Amino acid sequence: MSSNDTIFGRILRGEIPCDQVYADDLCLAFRDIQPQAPVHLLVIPREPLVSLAEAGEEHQALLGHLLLVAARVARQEGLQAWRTVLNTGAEAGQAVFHLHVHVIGGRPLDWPPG
Ligand code: DGP
Repeated sequence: MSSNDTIFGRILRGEIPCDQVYADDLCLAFRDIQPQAPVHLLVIPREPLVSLAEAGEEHQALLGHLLLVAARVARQEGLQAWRTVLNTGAEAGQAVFHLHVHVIGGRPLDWPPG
């Protein structure tokens, strides 16, 4: 299954704009359009991967890279504490079926999440 046809695919292809905070050969990071906190970023792979459920051994390095970039952009935003979230599947809150790491911070965050 491909995730080329999602809104994030369109952002990656430059068809719609985003507020970009970081980019490299493997991924792109930008501000979430519906922020849930003062800082809310999304880190997405350029590769059209639907979710963590579709990831395999071949994605091991990519997934590690996405987490390191998540920490990098969190620090870049001046955060000392933040939450990284990967919603996997509609029932878990995934609305865009192109894997993305949420980076959320800038306010106290409750646990457990809803
Ligand atoms: P999720 O529910 O985990 O699939 O998160 C999808 C997030 O994507 C949600 O927080 C809103 C955000 N989002 C949806 N469409 C756009 C868009 O066009 N631009 C940006 N920057 N974010 C978007």
